[in-house]
Amino acid sequence: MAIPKHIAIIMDGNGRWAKAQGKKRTEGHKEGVKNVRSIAIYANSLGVKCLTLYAFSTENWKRPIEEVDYLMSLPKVFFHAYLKELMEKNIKVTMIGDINRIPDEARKIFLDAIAKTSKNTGMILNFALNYGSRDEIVKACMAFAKDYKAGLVDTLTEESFNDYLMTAGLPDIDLLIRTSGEERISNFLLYQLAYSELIFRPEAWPDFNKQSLDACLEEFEHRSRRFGGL
Ligand code: V0D
Repeated sequence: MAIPKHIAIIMDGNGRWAKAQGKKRTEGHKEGVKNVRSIAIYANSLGVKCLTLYAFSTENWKRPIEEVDYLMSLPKVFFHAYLKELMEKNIKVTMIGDINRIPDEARKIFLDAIAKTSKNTGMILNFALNYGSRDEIVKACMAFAKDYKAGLVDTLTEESFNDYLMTAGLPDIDLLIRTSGEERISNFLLYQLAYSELIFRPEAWPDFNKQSLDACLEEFEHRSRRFGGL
């Protein structure tokens, strides 16, 4: 089986999952957190090098205040429950996104998990938090302009532009998965997804299980075989 080096997932459909079960949206998010653990552990066991998870977009701030507050409590819930296991499995936590606009407590929790796992050499579990791709590209352009003006660089290439993005140093994304039936990229990793396979799955994120990931990997293998055979 051809295992993608870098998989990115848009974890959509927690609210819809909850509604379908007659539960509150927050219960969908709670279930979504458990699934982050399960899919991360499974991806690591398969030999995936990097898993990027889109947990919160800049647009999510427009949700009702109670829901945003609940979302902000999830890093604590997640790392309190699973940081020990992530350490045991040698998983390294990183993040991309505008960390400055994240509430203090959530930021502290993430920075602590990032610091504690920084020496781990297994899979990179990369959280996209308060991330927007256009924002990232504009910031990269500004950073380049600064370096150019300072005389540190005199040219820009597709390759060197990568170094200005928040994903600098991570392998190229081989596979993007979006759950819950929507077939859009929604301002996620626009530059990085140029050559990625895109797979849209019908199930809501809490229902996306190991079998779902297996099905995606099988589809990925079919597509890369076809591509390789040309
Ligand atoms: C669980 C997606 C937002 C499904 C939605 C890892 C997975 C809900 C955040 C978040 C999670 C919290 C603080 C912050 C930025 C983003 C989040 C986790 C899980 C824990 F500053 N959603 N979300 N964090 N899920």
